[in-house]
Formats: sequence, structure tokens, C-alpha cells
Amino acid sequence: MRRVTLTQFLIEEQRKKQIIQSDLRLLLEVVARACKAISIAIGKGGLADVLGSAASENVQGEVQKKLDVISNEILLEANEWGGHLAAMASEEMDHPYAIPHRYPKGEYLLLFDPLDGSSNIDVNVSVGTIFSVLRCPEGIVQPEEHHFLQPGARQVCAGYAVYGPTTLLVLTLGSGVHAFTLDREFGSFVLTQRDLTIPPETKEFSINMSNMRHWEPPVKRYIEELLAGKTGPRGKDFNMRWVASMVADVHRIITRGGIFMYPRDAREPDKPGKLRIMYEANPMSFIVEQAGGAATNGRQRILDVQPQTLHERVAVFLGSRSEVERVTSYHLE
Ligand code: AHM
Ligand code: MG
Repeated sequence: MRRVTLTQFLIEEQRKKQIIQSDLRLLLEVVARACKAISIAIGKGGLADVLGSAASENVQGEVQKKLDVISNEILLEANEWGGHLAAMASEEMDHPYAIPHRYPKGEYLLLFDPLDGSSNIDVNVSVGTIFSVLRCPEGIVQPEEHHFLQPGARQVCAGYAVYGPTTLLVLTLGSGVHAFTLDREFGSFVLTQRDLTIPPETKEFSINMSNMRHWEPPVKRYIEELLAGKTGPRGKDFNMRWVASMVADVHRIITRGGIFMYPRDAREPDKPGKLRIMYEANPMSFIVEQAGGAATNGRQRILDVQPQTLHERVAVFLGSRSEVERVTSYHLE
């Protein structure tokens, strides 16, 4: 097979489909380079002083890991100077990050979860970076928080990197989902899978079962039916997997099917779930839909939800279409 690097892929897409302008291409290449740098920082582990907690909390009151802070810095530094962005927002920062005045500004907004699943970092399990690109509303030179609050359907592109046995970058520009593997010797991302598709049927589900007592009735009903296996209403046995890194769980689903759920629960009744719409749910839903799957909050397509605040949370059901439709229909009954 001809070896296609990320750069070549993006240039060819631009020629064929006219879907990537050169500033968007620059943006994606810069994000990919930042993911490479994060991958290197993570890979050093105990050899460098990067493991463990930083002495800080993020806006959600979660203790930040040193690598959360390092990854956030890497993404900011890589992206602030290129002239392709109007502003950035991160799960790890209270407010949007304005592009410093000394640099030119562009027309895109970049949002990211710099290190998703970072509670796994000290135990050497896969973690990742998730990102989403929106267009800055026309005529806005100093974007504020409300300029980011666009429904996920307006994303221009989205992607994630998984730092696992290999480092992978998975991307959608709204025309299929493609995976690139980091060739560590050459230092470049190489296209290894084109047009990933999620099988519509599955026998695998992904949820943190320890929260079962806090779930709403439709989720309890759905999971109980899966657990009943062959002799239950579903007539087949299901298998469960939960890495507790959304990137790793979603990547498994993109690869071999399944359903991923983080429902709202009674622990924090005023918060609809744990995952954040702007940094996690929207980009992953865009990718999953582009791979032929579905993503809802139990009641509505996630990409149609109008976010009200930057760090808003949302319930998430995504993956193989038939399962997402079933659990959504239980909520609507
Ligand atoms: P994070 O962005 O702070 O790492 O939190 C998000 C992570 C997801 O990757 C994962 O699906 C979920 O939290 C796991 O939550 P739990 O520990 O409740 O199982
Ligand atoms: Mg996260």
C-alpha cells in the first residue's frame, strides 16, 4: 500500500473535495504535532518528573495531573502563533484563551480536552487528547465564551489521539473517519485506516456499572436486559468493557462496535452526567456519526443540543446505531 502521511492526505482531500482550506490544514497539522509532543511527554513516564498530581484544580474542582497541565500548555503553545485561530478553550481552563496580540488571528475556534482519562496515567493505561474545531462567528475579533456555544452539528472537524500501545490520530472533516498511526522512527502520522465504520449490531457495552444504583429507570432497564443474556429479552449474551478513558472506549467501539454510556445520575442531580459537551461529547459524537453510528443524550441527538455554558455536561449514549436507538427509545417511552 502506498504510504500516505497526514500532510499528503490533507492536501489530497483539499484537491479532491475542496473541503479543507489551507488554514484548516495548518490547524490540523499543528494539532497533530502537539499530540506527538504529548505522546513523547507521556512516554517518558517515571523517567521524567511527569507523573502524579499537580498542586491545582480545574474549573470542575477536579485535581489536575501534572500531565493535564503539560498537555494543555503544549496545545496552547503550538496553536497560538500560526494565525489560524481566533481563540481556544480547554477543559483545563476556566475561560477561553485569547490569541496574544503579537500574533495574527484566524477564523477558527479550537476546543480540547488535553488529556482525557488522565486518572489512568499513573497506572500506565491508554489516555488521549480530544479536539473540536468551530468557525468563529463572522466579524468577531475578540471571541468570548458565548461565541463558542454552538451546537456540535456546526463543527468543521473533530478528532482524537489515543496514546496506547501505538499513538493513533483519528479524524473527521465531515466526510468519513480516518485513522493515522504515529511512525515513531519517521516522526510522522501515516494513514492506516480509511473510512472507519462502526458495525450496526453489537454484543458489547461500556458503562461504569458501579453507578447503577444512581441511574434513571430507562438506563437500569436497558442494562438489566443486557445482563440477562441469552435467556433474557435480548436473546443473546453481552460482554462488558470499561477502560475509564473515553478515547480508549470510543476507539474500541469505532474499531469493532459497541455502545458507550455515561448517563446522568443521582449523585449530582443538577449536572446532566459527567462528560463535557464541548470537549468530549460533541467531537466524539461527530466522529461516531461520521463512522455510521449514533449519539444521543438519551432524548435527543447530541449534535443538536444548544450548549448554554462552556463547561456544561451532558449524558452520553453513543456507538452502534441499533443499541443507541434502543436505549434512547426507553428514555422517550
Ligand atoms: P477526564 O477528562 O477528567 O479524564 O474525565 C473523563 C473520563 C472519561 O475519559 C471516562 O469515560 C470517564 O471519565 C470515566 O469516569 P469514571 O471514573 O466515573 O468511570
Ligand atoms: Mg476528558
